[in-house]
Amino acid sequence: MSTDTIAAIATPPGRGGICVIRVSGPDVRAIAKAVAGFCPGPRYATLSRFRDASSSSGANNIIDEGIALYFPAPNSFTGEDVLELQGHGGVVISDMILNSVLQAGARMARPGEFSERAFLNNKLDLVQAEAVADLIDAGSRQAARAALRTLEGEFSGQIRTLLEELVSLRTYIEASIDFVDEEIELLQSGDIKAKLDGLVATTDRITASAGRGCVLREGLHLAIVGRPNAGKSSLMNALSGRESAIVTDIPGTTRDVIREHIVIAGIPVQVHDTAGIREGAREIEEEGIRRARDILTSADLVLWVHDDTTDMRRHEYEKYQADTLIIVRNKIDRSGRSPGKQVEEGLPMVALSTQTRQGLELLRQEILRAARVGSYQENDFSARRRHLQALEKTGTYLLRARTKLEEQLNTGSGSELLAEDLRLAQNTLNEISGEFTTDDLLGKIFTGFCIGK
Ligand SMILES: Nc1nc2c(ncn2[C@@H]2O[C@H](COP(=O)(O)OP(=O)(O)OP(=O)(O)O)[C@@H](O)[C@H]2O)c(=O)[nH]1
Ligand SMILES: [Mg+2]
Repeated sequence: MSTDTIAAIATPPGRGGICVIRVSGPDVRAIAKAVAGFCPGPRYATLSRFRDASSSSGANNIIDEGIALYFPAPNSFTGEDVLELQGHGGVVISDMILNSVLQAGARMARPGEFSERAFLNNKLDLVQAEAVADLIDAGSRQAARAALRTLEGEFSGQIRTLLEELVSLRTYIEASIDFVDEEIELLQSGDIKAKLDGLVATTDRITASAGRGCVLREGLHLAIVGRPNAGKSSLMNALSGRESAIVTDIPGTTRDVIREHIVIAGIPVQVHDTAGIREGAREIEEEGIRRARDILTSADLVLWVHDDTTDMRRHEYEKYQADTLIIVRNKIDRSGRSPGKQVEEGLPMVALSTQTRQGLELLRQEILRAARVGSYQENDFSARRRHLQALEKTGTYLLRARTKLEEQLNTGSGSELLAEDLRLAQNTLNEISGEFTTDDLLGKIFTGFCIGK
């Protein structure tokens, strides 16, 4: 339990119907008395007058009138005594109430400190605490639903089941090491191979789901590149349904990177329209081209837009990674090609017209396929890149354990190395839920939260 009491404004800054000041820690009851005049009964919304705790003069130290709520430990979000003061929403009023709470003995909370305390008091595991922040930041309805599912324990539950199976297998193998004579028989009789295969398959399934969860949360970065005048800006406008980029028949219209946020089948996509790439461009255009190349290095997926009435030159696009590149043959209303999707020299190609919109839906499907996210599934949960990395690492250890087991059954070598890989897999999985974490990691995670959360 913490020894100090923290406070923050939990509502967003600006004007609003109400503001909420949240206080958590051992001094909550005393602070309630100093600010609201009394400590309300547990979980009763109680009308009270909030005072300026720094001033001692009677009636004229009233700041606001509002609702005070008291949640005694351990039945609160943080697991500590919590006080919530709901005042009138306004920048000045909320600051004054917060100041009064600070005068009465609390200190300003750091970003994410309420959630961090909830984690430290076992109210949430790390995955769930992160889901709180993801729910707040959700960029699409599906992302919000996925974050809620994680918060409710869907992801943690799957990790826990995987851990239990892993631990029971590990215990069996470690025990067999002590019986040198029967070791091989023990390993064979325990059907270790089948169990290990099962663990690998489950890890793969959770990893795939977490991959989708990661894309749902972070969104997909899609870069549109190509020669000047190919119709890149027209394509971005067609995908987003907004005329956000200027379209003209003058080559070199787009000089800077233009970003649009769109949603395809529930997946948030950040689209970057860029300056047409060509040799011998003038200075401003040159800078635009440099920025276009920068975007290319961080994009998950690249669309190479080509004017289908002109010749296609392979060397222009082949330098971009093949598995993240889609060729778009645009302006088929002029070239006479039919809309369609096919593989051309090993690369996915979609023929479309941004003007008539023929073929546009095919491109949307291709984007989802190429990004390997498929469409959003009803039971998907939100996940973060660190979860995905830990799951991938777990998968690698398990596969390595699988190879060691094979070797061992063939050559009769000891099981120590096999046991060691399982131990590493277990530690890596534990990092996800926070049972095995360093303070560094915790610091990094919680400082990404907003204040008051
Ligand atoms: N017929 C036809 N014209 C198109 C199509 N798509 C774009 N255009 C035209 O092609 C010209 C260039 O379009 P933009 O979208 O500005 O091309 P861009 O690739 O962004 O060009 P830069 O920004 O200069 O690199 C405009 O005159 C568009 O109207 C299409 O599908 N069919
Ligand atoms: Mg353009």
